Amino acid sequence: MKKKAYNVAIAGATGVVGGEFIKILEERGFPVKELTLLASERSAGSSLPFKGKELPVKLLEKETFEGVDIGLFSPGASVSAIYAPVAAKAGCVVIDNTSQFRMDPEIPLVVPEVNPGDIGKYKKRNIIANPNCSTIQMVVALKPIHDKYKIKRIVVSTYQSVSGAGREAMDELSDQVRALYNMRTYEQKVFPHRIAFNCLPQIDSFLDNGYTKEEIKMVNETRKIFGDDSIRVTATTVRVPVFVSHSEAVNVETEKPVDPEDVKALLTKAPGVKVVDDIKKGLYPMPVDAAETDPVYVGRIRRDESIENGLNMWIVSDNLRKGAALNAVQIAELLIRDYL
Ligand code: NAP
Ligand code: 3JN
Repeated sequence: MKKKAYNVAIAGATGVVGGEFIKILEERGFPVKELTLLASERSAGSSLPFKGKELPVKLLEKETFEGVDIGLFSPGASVSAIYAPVAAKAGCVVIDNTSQFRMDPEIPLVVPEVNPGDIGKYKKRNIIANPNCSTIQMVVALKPIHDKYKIKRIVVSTYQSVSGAGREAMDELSDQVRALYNMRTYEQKVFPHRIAFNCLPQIDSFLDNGYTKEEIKMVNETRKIFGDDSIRVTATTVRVPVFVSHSEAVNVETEKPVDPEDVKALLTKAPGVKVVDDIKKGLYPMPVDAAETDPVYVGRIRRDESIENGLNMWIVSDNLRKGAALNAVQIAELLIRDYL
């Protein structure tokens, strides 16, 4: 018989993604029987609010997952590598926000608006991977275009907010801004250079081919989610001094001739997308408007006049919500609707 409510655990509950998990479960009325909040020894013993009550934060341990139906994980890749398989073995379906399992061929990588049918593949390992935030917002916007016009190539440049690098990174930006305004020396711990009033064309570490890991995540994950290895993707990922919401300038080349007005109409009807595109009124998506909201916003939709079948657009979304916690909770909603 179908359960009415589920035992849910959040691993990494005290982080910026974890905080969004808690908020979104409550906002969307997810049927939670018992919520277990987990973190490291640094935060164990503290508490966080859920549905008007203070819940204790417990230590993430291997024994934690007995009787837990769904695990929402964002404790970092090396921690997920240890605890996600343990939880999965105890019968908990893990939805993991880290990069640890995304490219594992036995584990589905899911964006509900794009490849919901892949969720069923969780049964082999009891783990579902949530893509990188920059990939999620891009594929949500490109899916209707790919379905109708067949995308051959994607060229993307990102403008990623500091919250993508966690709580300490957000603190580093605000501390540096205050220090610079007060003519004090600033500290630099999270980012490789000053982030205040600056842009860093480096997210994560560099690989031998000159790309960063973040850029290669976008390439590989996009192909896996679309189930199409023929799509060529190239990315430049840049950190900007914005607190929340990632922006992306995206150029696509399609097989069939593409009409920007039709793309606007397609995207207007697309699930999870909101078109904000009225240049006469000066309207286009911006991170300050996207923060703390759910949609993937698309604007500046226009023909790429330098090639035969090309399109340019600007895509913005809250990286902590659709880019991380919301996407995972949407996966959980489909999981309980169709499988648990
Ligand atoms: P954060 O704000 O730094 O939070 C990290 C969380 O992980 C905290 O709750 C921390 O607990 C917990 N943690 C760290 N080490 C742990 C351990 N050994 N055992 C148990 N808990 C541990 O980072 P965040 O931004 O929330 O991101 C966390 C992870 O989520 C990232 O490393 C990344 O893998 C993933 N992420 C994914 C996306 C995406 O695009 N899907 C976006 C952002 C992040 P304490 O309070 O005890 O330190
Ligand atoms: O920097 C961003 O804007 C997104 C970062 C995501 C991230 C940060 C640390 C570790 C990830 C990720 O989701 O790919 C990871 C990781 O899990 O490897």
